[in-house]
Amino acid sequence: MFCYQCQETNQNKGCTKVGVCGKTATVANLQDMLIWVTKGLAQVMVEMREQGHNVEKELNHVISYNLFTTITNANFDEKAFDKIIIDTIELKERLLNNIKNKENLFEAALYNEKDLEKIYLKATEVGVLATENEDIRSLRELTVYGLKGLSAYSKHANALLKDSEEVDEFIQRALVETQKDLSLDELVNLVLKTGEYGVKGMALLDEANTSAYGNPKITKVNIGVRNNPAILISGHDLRDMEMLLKQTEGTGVDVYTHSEMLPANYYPAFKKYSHFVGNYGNAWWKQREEFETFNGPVLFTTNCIVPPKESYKDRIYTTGAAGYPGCKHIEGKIGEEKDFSEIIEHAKRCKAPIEIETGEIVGGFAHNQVFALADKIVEAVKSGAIKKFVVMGGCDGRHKGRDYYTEFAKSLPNDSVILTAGCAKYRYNKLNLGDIAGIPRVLDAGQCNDSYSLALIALKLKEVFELDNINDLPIIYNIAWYEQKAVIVLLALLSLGVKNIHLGPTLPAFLSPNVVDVLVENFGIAGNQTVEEDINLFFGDD
Ligand code: FSO
Ligand code: SF4
Repeated sequence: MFCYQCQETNQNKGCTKVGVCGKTATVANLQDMLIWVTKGLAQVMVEMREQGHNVEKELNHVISYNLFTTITNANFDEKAFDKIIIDTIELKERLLNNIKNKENLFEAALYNEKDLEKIYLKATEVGVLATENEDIRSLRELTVYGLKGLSAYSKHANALLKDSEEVDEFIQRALVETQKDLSLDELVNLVLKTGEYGVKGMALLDEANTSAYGNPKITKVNIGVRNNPAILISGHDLRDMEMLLKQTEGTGVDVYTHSEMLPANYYPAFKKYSHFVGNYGNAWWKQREEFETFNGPVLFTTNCIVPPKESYKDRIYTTGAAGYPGCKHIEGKIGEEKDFSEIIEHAKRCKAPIEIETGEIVGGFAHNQVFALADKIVEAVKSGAIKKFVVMGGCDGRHKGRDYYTEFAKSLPNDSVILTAGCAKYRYNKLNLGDIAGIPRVLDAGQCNDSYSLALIALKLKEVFELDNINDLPIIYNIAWYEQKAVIVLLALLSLGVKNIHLGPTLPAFLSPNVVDVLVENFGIAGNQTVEEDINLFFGDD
């Protein structure tokens, strides 16, 4: 195996024996294989369109689902990958019948093996290291990781019956491009194009979420517990959240959000459920302690799964692209009502959660809510009460070095406001950093995909202050990354022209030194230094 797609990759170089995330070498190889056959399927679909065939949206969903399953911490289930790979090869074979001229097709498109033993062998040849030149490899992988993130977001929108043919077509074309002999310049352009479509994908999901569940509102979220048995729901899929809330209503079972599902508390449509108690625990990596004390079943709708302890493994359920061997997977296609009754019955047999925290956290500052406060915010900027905004969104992770973000947040001058989204916020969202003229100093827009809101807020401020350039705003970007959704968020920001983004806690291992140079020269991307040095760098002149 060779995998370097996430921030926690071994020694910031690559996982080669087993994943730091817990992924086995077999699963890593199967994920490489799945990406490869999916690139083949994508090429068949691109060719079909070019030859005038209709490509149904269900086929687009296969591509985004396949990519999604390979995201860090989403799916650890070898058997699930065996099946997805075979299904993909069979589907591809059927579609190939539509194509008259097969001359342009790459090996991945023509590959039709169904024998698992042979597939396992092939899997060891088609991974990341199959591209020898490290710069080409770096840009190809940067593109593929961005596409994985984009696919995750687009799949969540699809679950709410929103599709963008444009985004899906791009994902497929880009997958084909990563198999061609492109020059470095062409690959850099592909990376930036991926960012452009990242914005479109996040806009699609924002539209899907807000049209289904309303615009997030300022909300105080309870982090304590009640005395009923309960289900904890993790991941990012709001449609699953809705189904779980409906099905648990009146059963005596409470529902709590975990990690990236916290923002579900901000949506008007979910506030009406009296058994929706609040949020339990912190960012994904603390789950091994927190699931123990939660006592009830946990439903993973997406990543981030940490390999569970035996003590609570029987309480873990997965659905959608998530999976873990030995844990029950709840099926359900787009548009279908999933059946969560087994989890609900399981919850009834469990004790109520043990309280690990008390109090409230405040969130719900997606674009609509922030625009509603625009006058107040503009006034605070004009009067000098707010001097700077600090975008600190992204992901959290287990590395000790991530204490940096807590210390950085604490060290910020009192006249600065943090804009955040994603699970990175757990490093500072319980610090009680106070408010400025009634505006909280941590404005949480929501999940990592709601970074889209942060971009809209920046564009709105640019308009209000009549600036020509988004980089003239008093906004600092100090972003934490972990997995591939953060990659699409980063590429999206670059495509919007945002410069001087600081990215930590370490720069991605998949960026070769030359690619880092390109990003530094053209976009001013930088890594982190110490908290003191960075505070000086950002605020030294103030
Ligand atoms: Fe976090 Fe995990 Fe949302 Fe990621 S829970 S790390 S970027 O999946 O997707 O922020
Ligand atoms: Fe290693 Fe991250 Fe890949 Fe897991 S996802 S194998 S931790 S690089």
